[in-house]
Amino acid sequence: MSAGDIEHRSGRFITLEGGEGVGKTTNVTFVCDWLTARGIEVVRTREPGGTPGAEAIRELLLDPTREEAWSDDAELLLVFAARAQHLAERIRPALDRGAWVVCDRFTDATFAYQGGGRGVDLERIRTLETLVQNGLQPDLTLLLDVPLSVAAQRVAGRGAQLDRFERERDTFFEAVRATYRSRAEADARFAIIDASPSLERVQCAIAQCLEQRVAAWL
Ligand code: Z5A
Repeated sequence: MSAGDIEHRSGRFITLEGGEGVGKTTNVTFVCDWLTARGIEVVRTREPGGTPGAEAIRELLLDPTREEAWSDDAELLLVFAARAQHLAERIRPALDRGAWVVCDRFTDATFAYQGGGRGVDLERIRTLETLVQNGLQPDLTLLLDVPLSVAAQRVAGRGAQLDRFERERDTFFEAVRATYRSRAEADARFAIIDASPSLERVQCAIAQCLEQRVAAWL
């Protein structure tokens, strides 16, 4: 079931995905502005996070100063605990009243990072996905795809402290990118956007995609 298939609701659920530094945060703003300009009520949010409780879990997940590493299972459960709270408190209520939700990362990130990156069995992730989402899926997912070298330059250019995931090795990020790409190639819900060119050209491609995919929902 996609978010739009629930009869009493007209809100749509759009997610942006990709590795670190590909431009998700920048382009979430672009997508929100594009929708707002068309008179749509937009709720902008992110994962992990989106509510005070889920943001507290985000801190636990990303804090690079923690001495005790999370086990793979603990990390997976924390990600889905944050998601359950986010869905209950923010995403479902917004969709139910007809708002559109634009989210910086969602469960595709779990398949990419915990599944592809950490090597967690995908069936375990699917089981939690079913439990927590009860059939709810994004209507559209923009996968921003860039080679690792470009993403690394952008992260370095930002100059902020690296979080716990950003300290992983290149093989981890190669696996993340490969998992994202194979999921995107297998599911029409995705649009793959080449996010390597200038921001202007990337946003042109995103606008074109929104014209094609979203126009039918307006
Ligand atoms: N995680 C997980 O493991 N499992 C899960 O289920 C979920 C998440 C949901 C936090 O995510 C971490 O949580 C993430 C995976 C894990 N870890 N990592 N890595 P996050 O989304 O907060 O972290 P992030 O991916 O590192 O986001 P980011 O650092 O904010 O990057 P971004 O949003 O993709 O990029 P940006 O900030 O918009 O852009 C980066 C810089 O590049 C910035 O200076 C821009 O101005 C610049 N930029 C953007 N586009 C361009 C173009 N086209 N040309 C030139 N420069 C550009």
